[in-house]
Amino acid sequence: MIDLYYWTTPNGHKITIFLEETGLPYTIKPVNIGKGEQFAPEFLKISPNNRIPAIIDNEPADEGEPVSIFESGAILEYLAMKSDAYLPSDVRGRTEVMQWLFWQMGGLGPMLGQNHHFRSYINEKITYAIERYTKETERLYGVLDERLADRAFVAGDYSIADMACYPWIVLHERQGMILSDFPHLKRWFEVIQKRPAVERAYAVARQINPDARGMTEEAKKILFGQGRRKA
Ligand SMILES: N[C@@H](CCC(=O)N[C@@H](CS)C(=O)NCC(=O)O)C(=O)O
Repeated sequence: MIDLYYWTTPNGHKITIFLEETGLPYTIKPVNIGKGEQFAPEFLKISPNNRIPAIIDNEPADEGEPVSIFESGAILEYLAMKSDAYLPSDVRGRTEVMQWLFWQMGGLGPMLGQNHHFRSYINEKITYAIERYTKETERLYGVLDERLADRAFVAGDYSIADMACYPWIVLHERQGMILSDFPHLKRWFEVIQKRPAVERAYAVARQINPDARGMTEEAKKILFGQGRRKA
């Protein structure tokens, strides 16, 4: 029912986690971003920002034409509404989840992405950039740790806000973080890590991209310094 345009990155894992949690049937359409498959004209029609993940829902609720969506936060919200799961329907519960989902989309994801870039992906070591994004990662981890001090999950019950944050915390070592410095976050992380659906989502990733190791020089050339796309 759902076509998932996917690669094995944190933003991709968010959606496989949701789909595995709910059991919504889906077909993976791999988009190998290290090989430049995100620039295929057919993919750009559904994901104009040339980034994964994106989905096509072939059986939308209104029974009309298929619906396509890009941006992982928008996809999570759409799928949660479609399946009436992992997003409360009451105004307060829903607002709480959406705030933390936006926090992940606007802060945790982009800042940790820059952390990966400057700490691991480039050969040049730019001290200012490494320090800036490592500190910002530490700050954001602290925010999440405080949030989790008196609750089990980020916003109410386990929700799309947790699914959005978790794949970024998986890479804590690469980000220069020591999880035990954030005890509430560590407890939350270990609970989510053990969920069978989360294990299945990461098993899917290993199946799709069994050689995932460091980034190749070819991939770096494709991914970094893109500039404006040629028409
Ligand atoms: N805000 C977007 C970010 C998506 C994103 O950055 N995707 C990366 C992989 S995690 C990508 O597709 N990169 C391909 C490229 O930069 O060309 C979302 O959450 O969906």
